[in-house]
Amino acid sequence: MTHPLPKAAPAAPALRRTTRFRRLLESDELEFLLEAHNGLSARIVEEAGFRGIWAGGLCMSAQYGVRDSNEASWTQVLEMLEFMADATTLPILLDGDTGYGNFNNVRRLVRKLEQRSIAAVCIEDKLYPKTNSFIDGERQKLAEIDEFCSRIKAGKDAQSDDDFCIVTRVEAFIAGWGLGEALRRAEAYHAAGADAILIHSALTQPAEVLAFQREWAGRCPVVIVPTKYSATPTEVFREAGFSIAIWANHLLRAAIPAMQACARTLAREQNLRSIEDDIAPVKEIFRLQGASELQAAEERYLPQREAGARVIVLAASRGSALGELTDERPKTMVRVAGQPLLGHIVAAYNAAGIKRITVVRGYRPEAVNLPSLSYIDNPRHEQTSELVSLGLALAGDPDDSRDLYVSFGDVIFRRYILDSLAEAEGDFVIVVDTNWEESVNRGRAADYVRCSQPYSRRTFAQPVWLERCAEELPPGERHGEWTGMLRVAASALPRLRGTVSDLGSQPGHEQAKLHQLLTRLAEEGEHIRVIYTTGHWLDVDSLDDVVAAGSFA
Ligand code: SPV
Ligand code: MG
Repeated sequence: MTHPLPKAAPAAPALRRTTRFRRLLESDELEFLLEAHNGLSARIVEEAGFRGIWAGGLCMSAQYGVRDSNEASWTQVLEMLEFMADATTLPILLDGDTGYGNFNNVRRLVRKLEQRSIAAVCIEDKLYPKTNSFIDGERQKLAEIDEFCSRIKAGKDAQSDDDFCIVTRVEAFIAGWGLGEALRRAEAYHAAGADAILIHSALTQPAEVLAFQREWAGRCPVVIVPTKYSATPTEVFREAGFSIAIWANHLLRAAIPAMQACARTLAREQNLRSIEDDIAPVKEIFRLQGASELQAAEERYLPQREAGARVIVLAASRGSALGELTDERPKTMVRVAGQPLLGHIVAAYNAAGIKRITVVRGYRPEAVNLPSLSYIDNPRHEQTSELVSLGLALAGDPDDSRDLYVSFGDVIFRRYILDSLAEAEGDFVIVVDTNWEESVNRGRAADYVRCSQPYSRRTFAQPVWLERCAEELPPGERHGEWTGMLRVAASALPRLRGTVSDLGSQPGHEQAKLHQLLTRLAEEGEHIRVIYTTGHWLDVDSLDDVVAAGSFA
């Protein structure tokens, strides 16, 4: 649709639509208008290369589902015209029926049309309410010539743009009068100020309009609507010197059989496959609506949101310590409090607005099947460990434009832990539990950390950095236990990739774990920010943990 971009280079000032329409009318060539009945069809007319639009009463009333007998009010017509004018740059000639009343209605109509960028109006010499010329044409009553001329004069006096055109439609042939009456009327309308005559005929041959055109002898431009004499070669109109031929109803008539066939097929077949190949893709609707312009505008006007982070969940291992609970599924799919551990993890990220989650599967991959996640498989999960899985996930998604969160498929956590990870500044941020003794007391493996300073009230104000992370760390050096939660800023992802691949090329790398990666990053001089917490997360390693997870979740 017409969406001028403010930053576009200034184009040569376009001629007004009124001026362009007047030029079509007055050009020596035969010009064409095609019917449109709403914004979408107007857009289609313009894209096809037409230089003007006929906003026809028949098709506009039909698209409202009413008859061409002034059943739609003139303001309803006006409202649709506004959409059409917005949807195109083309001049629009409104089929204004009789002008919807007397001279007074016509002058108000003209003012309203100018306000809505409509280039011209055609009024016909019948009485309000009119009906379509092809329905009992002979019974239609014509207006008194003087009275109709008053409509023309009032309309011309009302226009403020000199190029606004009033086309007057002579219905003498339709109503069964002859050439003499047609000419008498045309002459009077021309004298009253009409810019052009539309001579209408319901015959299947162009005899009437050609006879008129000969006698009229170019006193002003003549417009025709060859709906009934459709077999006539266009060359005949061109040679006769008509100004404009209006294809008055053909887009609507093209759409009707297409819609009927689609509706019947769907009613019969009850499936979409039967029609999908025959209809426009949804993206064609978006294109015609100008959706891409809105997207560009959003980028220009809306505050830029962060690209949205992504998550890698490492969930390849079976977790055989859980016994038969993992016969059929890996630990991450063991259910606690109504859903698998993975479901709790996904819910926490989703609640923080993070939707793009990749899960690395290994054991029983088919059982890891929650919707709306991406999956990467580590087929060598029995011989390999966390670093290999992370490497596979990184290799599977080269997008380094968003922050990355790394989680373990068996670690569940309260939402606020994620928030504190998200809020902390730094290229690398980890969450560390100060209560490391608990894991010692329960005799389980843990990733202990040594930091730049132990937790104290001062760490609230001063950043704390990771120095070392290991399962074997002398108790005197332990400041906490890593929860397994890591955030890497988008800008640091290339460095993370580099270190992962360096470590991955060293002997024994297949068994390497993420605590080794963290230590290596720290040794390389990366600042790994530590956020201290106490509790509110759970690493599910044993059957006891499964029970505990039930009340935790
Ligand atoms: C229209 O398209 O509404 C017209 C032309 O007025 S006709 O239907 O031929 O009368
Ligand atoms: Mg009409």
